[in-house]
Amino acid sequence: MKEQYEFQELEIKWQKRWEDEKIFKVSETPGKKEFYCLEMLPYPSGRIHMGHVRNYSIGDAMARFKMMQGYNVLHPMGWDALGMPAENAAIKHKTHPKSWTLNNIDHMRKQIKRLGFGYDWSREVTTCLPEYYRWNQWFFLKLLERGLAYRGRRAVNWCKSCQTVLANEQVEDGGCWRCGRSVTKREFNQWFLKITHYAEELLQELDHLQSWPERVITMQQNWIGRSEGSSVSFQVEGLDKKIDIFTTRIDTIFGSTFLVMAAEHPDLKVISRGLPAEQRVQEFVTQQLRKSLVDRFSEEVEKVGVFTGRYAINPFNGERIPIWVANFVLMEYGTGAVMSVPAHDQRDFDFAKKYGMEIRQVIRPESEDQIDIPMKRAFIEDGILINSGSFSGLRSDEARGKMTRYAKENGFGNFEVSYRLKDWGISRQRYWGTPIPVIYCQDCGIVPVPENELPVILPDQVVIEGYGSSPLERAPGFLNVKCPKCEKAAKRETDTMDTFIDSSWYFYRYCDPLNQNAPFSRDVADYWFPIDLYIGGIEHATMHLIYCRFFAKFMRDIGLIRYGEPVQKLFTQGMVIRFGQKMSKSKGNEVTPDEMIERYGADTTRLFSLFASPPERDLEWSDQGVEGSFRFLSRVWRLLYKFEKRLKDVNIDFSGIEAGDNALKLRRKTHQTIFKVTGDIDRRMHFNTAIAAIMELVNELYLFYEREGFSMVELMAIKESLQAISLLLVPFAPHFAEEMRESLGGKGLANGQSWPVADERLLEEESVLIVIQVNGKLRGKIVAPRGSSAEYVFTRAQEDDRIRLFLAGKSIVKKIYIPDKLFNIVVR
Ligand code: ANZ
Ligand code: ZN
Repeated sequence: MKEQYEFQELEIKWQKRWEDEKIFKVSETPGKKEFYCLEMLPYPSGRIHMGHVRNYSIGDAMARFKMMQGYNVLHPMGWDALGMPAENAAIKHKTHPKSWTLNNIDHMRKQIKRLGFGYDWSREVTTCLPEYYRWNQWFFLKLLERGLAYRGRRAVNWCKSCQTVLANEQVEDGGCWRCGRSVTKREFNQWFLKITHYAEELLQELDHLQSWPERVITMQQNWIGRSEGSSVSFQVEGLDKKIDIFTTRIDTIFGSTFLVMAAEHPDLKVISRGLPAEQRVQEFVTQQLRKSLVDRFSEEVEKVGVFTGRYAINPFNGERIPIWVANFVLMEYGTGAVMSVPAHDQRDFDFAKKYGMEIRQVIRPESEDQIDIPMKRAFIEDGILINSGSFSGLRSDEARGKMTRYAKENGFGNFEVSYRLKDWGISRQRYWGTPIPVIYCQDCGIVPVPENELPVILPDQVVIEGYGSSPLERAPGFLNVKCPKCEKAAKRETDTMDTFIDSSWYFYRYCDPLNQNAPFSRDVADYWFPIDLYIGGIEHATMHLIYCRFFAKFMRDIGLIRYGEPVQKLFTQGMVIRFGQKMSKSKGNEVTPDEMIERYGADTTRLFSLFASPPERDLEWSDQGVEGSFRFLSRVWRLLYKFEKRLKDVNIDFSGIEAGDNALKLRRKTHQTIFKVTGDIDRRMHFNTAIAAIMELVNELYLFYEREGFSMVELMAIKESLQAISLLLVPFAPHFAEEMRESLGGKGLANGQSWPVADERLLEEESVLIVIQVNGKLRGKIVAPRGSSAEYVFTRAQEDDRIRLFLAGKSIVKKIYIPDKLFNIVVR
C-alpha cells in the first residue's frame, strides 16, 4: 500500500468497483427483511450544496449500515424536476427549461456519484419526463372520477412578482415563500383537490406516527386545525337570506351585538345592494383585496370595518344586530362570517370600543361574581351564563351543548367541526409543470382527456415571458384540440399542476420505475412500503408531508396500495450553518462540496458532516473540524501502513491463548467500540458519538505505534481491531473502509460484509459502583474504573453535591477504602 493517503485515486477506484459489482442494485426478495431508506429528492437547481451532502450522508450511513445488517435495502435517488426556477432561469439566461433542467441533473448526478453515495441508479426518477408525469395526469383523472378534483372560483394568494398563485402554506409572514415579496388576493378559476375529505383521518392517524418528530406532528395538527363548535344561522332583515356563522362560544350568543363578514364573502354584495352604504362597502372591499396579507391580517394591523346598513336577527333572542364587514374575518375559515361578542372576545372588544358598539356581559367568572364595570378588557374564559334568558345560570360548557341542541331542534343551527385545512389549489399559470388533462368544449363543457390518450405532452415550442397567464395559451399546437366527446374544436386546459403533486407519490415510483401500464404495481409497493426511514428538512413538515399522506390515503382507497401512511419513521436533519447563518451562496458564506472533494476527498467531507453534531441539530461549519476529520483518516492510514505487512500472515485465533495484558485491553476496547457504534447508529442515529468512539479506539491502537517487536497475541489483537475499524467505518467513510479491508488481506468488499458483532465476554464492565459512606451511613454512589486508587475515589466523591453536603464544615478524621466496593469517610 502507498505511504500517502491518496484519496482521489482511491475513491474513484472503489466507486468503480461498487458500480461494476452493482452492490446497490436491489430487487424484491420475498422473505428477506427489507429496509426502505430515503432522502427527500432534490430540486435540480444546478449544483449540490452542503445541505444536500449532509442529508445524503445521513441516509447513506443508515443504508449501508442496514445492508451490512442483512437487510434488503432500497436506497434510490431522483429529481424534483418541474417548477418555477427552471422557467425563471429560462427567461434570465435564454435557455429552455427542459435543457436547463436536464443539464443540471447531469451535473448534479456526477457530483453525487463523486461523493460515492450508494444509490440504486437503475431506479432514478425524473419528474419532468412524460414517463413520470403521465401518472400525475392519471392520478388527476382518478381524483376527478371520484369527485375529489373539482373546479372552483376562489380568491387565492397571488404573488405579483412571481405571477403565480400561492397555497396558504406558501405564504410566509405575508410574503411569498420564494421571493419574499408581499402577497395579495385575486380571484381565479382553478382546480382543487379535496384534501379536506381526508381531514379527520389525516389528523387521527398522526397519533400512530410514533416515529415522527413531535414537532412535525404538532405542526401538522395546527395546520389541519380542527375546532369543535356550532354553526348558527342569522336571518337577514328585509331579505330572503341567511348568514351562517361558525362559533366555538355559542354560550356567549346573548352577548352578540353585531355580525361581521369577510371582505370576500359572496353574500356581501346582496346585503348592501341599494343601501346608502353600498358604495362605502364596495370601496372598503376593493381596498382590502388590494392589500397584502400582512397588511390585512397580522396582529399589529388595526382592526377596521364598515357598517353595511343591514341588520340580522339573533335567533336566540330575536334581537336586531348590525352587519359589518371588517378586516379581521377571514373567508378561508369557518363560514367567513362571525357573531361578535365584545364582552368576551378581545378582538371584538377592541372593535366595539372603536366604533361605539354595545359591550354586553353574558358570562361571569365562577368564583367572584363581579368584574370591573365598565369592562377594561374582554373576559374570555368560561364561566356562568348571565343575561341569557332561560340559559342563565348554566356553566359555559353545559350551555354550549344545550344551546346547540336547542338551535338544532329549532332548525337554525347545529354542531359543527371546522378545519383550517383547505382544499388544495393545484392550478399554476405556468409552463414547466404537468399539463392538467382536461379539455374545454363549448357544447360538452369540461371533458377529461381519455386515459388511453395520456400523456398530454408538454410542448417544447413555447414563448416564455415570465408574466401573465400560462405560456401554454400561446402555443396553438397544444391549445387547439378536438373534443374527445363530440369531436368539435375545443381547447385544452393551459394551467399546469403544482409540483407538490410530483413529490406526493414519487417514492412509490422508485419501487417500479419502468412500469408502463400503471404508476407502479401493488405487489412491489406493498413489499417496500412504508418507507422505513425518510430524511429531510423541517421545512417540509407540512406541505409535502401532508400532501403525500393525502395521496397515500387516496391510493389506498382506489386499491393501489395496502397502507395509507407512506412513512414509518421521519427524521428531520438540522441545517448547515457558517458564521452564524444558514450556509448559502447568496449569503456569501458557502463552502462548496466541489472544493471539499478537491482538497480532502469525499470520505472526509462525509465524515465531517456526520461527526460535527448529532444529525437532528444544526451543524456549525468549521474549517478546523474538516481538517480534524482529514487528520483522523490520515492517522488511521499511518497505523495501517505501519502494520500492514506484519499483519498479512497473522491468523486471528485467540482460542487457548492466555492473552497478555496489552492484547486483552485492546481486545476489550475493540469490542466495546463495536458495541457502542452499533447502538449509537441503530438506536439514535447518533453518528457523531459513534465516530468519536472509533477515534478512541484508534488512540488505543496508537499505544502500539511507537513500539517495535510484538507478541503474536498482540498482533492478532491489532489485526482484529483494524479489521473491526474497516467495517465500522463503512457507513461514514466507505471508500477508506474498502481500502483498509483490502490492505489487511480481507476478501470481498467491506460494504458487502456482515456488520461486526461484539463478543459479549469482552464487554465485561471495566467500571465498578463504589458505595460512599459518611460515618458508616450510605450517602452516595459513584462509578469509577475498576482498580481506582483511594485518592481518585475520594476526589470523585467530593465532586458529588450530596456527599459534599455531608462533609461541609466537618473535619475528616479517617478514610477507609475497600477497593472497588466501598469508601467510608469518618468526620467530626
Ligand atoms: C363568537 C365568539 C365569542 C367567539 C367569544 C370567540 C369568543 P378557533 O378556536 O380558532 O376555531 N371565527 C370564526 N370564523 C372566523 C373567521 N372566518 N375569521 C375570523 N374569526 C373567525 O376560533 C373560532 C372562533 O373564531 C369563533 O368563535 C369566532 O369567534 C372566530 F367570546 O364566535 B367566536
Ligand atoms: Zn364537446
